[in-house]
Amino acid sequence: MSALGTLSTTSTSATSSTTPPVTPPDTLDLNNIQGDILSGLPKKTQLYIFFQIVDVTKFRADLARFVPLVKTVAGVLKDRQLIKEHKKKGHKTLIPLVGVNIAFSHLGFVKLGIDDSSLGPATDPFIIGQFKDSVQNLGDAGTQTASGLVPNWDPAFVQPLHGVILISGESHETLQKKKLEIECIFGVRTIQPSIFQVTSLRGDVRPGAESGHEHFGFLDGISNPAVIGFDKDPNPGPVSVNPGVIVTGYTGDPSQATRASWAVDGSFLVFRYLFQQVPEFNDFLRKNPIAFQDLTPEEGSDLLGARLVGRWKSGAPIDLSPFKNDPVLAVDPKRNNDFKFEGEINSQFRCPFAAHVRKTNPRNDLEALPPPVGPISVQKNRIMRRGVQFGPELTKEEKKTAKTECGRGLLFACYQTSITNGFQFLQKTWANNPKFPIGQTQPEEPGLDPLIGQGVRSMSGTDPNNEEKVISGMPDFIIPRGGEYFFSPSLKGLRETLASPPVTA
Ligand code: N7H
Repeated sequence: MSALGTLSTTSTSATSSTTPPVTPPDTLDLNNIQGDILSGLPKKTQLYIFFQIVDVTKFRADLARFVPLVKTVAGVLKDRQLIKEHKKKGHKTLIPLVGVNIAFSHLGFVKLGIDDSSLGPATDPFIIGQFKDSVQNLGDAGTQTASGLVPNWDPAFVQPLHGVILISGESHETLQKKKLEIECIFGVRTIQPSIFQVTSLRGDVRPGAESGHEHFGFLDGISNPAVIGFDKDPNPGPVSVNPGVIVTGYTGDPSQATRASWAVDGSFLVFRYLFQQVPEFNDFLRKNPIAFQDLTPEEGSDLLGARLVGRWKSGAPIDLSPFKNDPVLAVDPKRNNDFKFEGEINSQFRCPFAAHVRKTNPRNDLEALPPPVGPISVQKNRIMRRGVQFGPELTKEEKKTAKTECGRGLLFACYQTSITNGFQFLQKTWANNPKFPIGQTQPEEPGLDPLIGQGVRSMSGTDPNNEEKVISGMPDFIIPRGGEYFFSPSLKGLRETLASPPVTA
């Protein structure tokens, strides 16, 4: 029961009798919200350019010229329509399309002299920054130094970052062209630049049949929250969230009443540089096949993988298809997210409690809890994920030795209006907490999220023959190597508060 002690017990649930009366949805200003937040910039490839502001006055003037490049949600919707029409005409080629967004860290606002107190109190993760939060709350491994515990991160992310520019597109050429244009705006490589590029990272959708699959091989990007007032016809699945869970200033934003006007129509962007130990993950599955019914060892390894994630590599949820992959279910958007771990509150026969998708979206595990503890809505804890893979495919050598030689992983990104309720909560209170989700009567602890959990890595429930059996000493499959918390302002905020007004003659 202790894990639930950290959760609010007062929120309402879609499944509870306390569901509030229906009110008309907020009208979202799609021309004012940056495109990645609600609709995801279309991408085959994406650049993240992390920068420091070195000349504030020039930066503010340069930003005024940069803002017209920023793609809004309305802009992305147009692009998606173009892609649809292009495909409908039978074209196999990709249309050259580019999407640019920008976001700032707390240090960036400080550097610009902008009061960002309406984004959060001094204790908010956004204000503290991810460097400190990583060892204090996220569980990232660190090293004790004279100045305290510091995370074992890539040196680029140990430096202060003021902001990040995102460029998405269909090809490296398109990205490179846009990058050069942006570098010219900010005077990069001139004698008077306004920004210094600390580092830039490129992510790429994986090739061929692996497109859409992350490096362990699982289809990703299936379950993101449907947003009331934006997603008009959501697919069956978890209840839609209030717009203010993702976009500041709307119903559901916990700080709706106190946001400064420039901070409305924005969202917090959490970026994490996550390395994946793919050969080691594959080796672990190979060496620990689940002996169940008449499965071959290879099928037993696939089942173990599916039980660590909560979905088969195809994307089919194991809650609906527990012991056999179902490729038809996997690609059916009307069914592949329509499950709740219903009837399994005390059981991990079909899906382990610690499986990645159950840890990060426990659905009915909390919503169906009886009073006085439940029901607990997970609405306020949903995040909008926008990641992209980085690094090469496995080499022959890596397959042979089962040892990672080349860095690869996920440029993890997600949006929310509260990092405390969103990303940080998922990582700290759910993924890293061996007792979560609990509140049931089963004797075994769920253990850590086997993918992203940081700490003593063990979990129960991988073996449907013996749900109490614990796998311990699991190797690290995902290693955090950097990141930062950013805020992605509205177009109006960028134009009127961050940029300097255009000089009139
Ligand atoms: Fe996860 N993976 O490939 O195994 N994730 N994730 N994630 N994740 C999901 O439903 C993965 C990470 C969430 O609503 C799927 O779209 C990898 C972090 C949430 O059912 C797969 C990494 C956090 C969901 C993966 C990684 C989350 C989710 C299933 C890092 C937050 C939706 C596909 C390298 C702290 C849950 C899908 C729901 C799904 C993988 C990171 C959160 C396959 C490889 C850091 C909320």
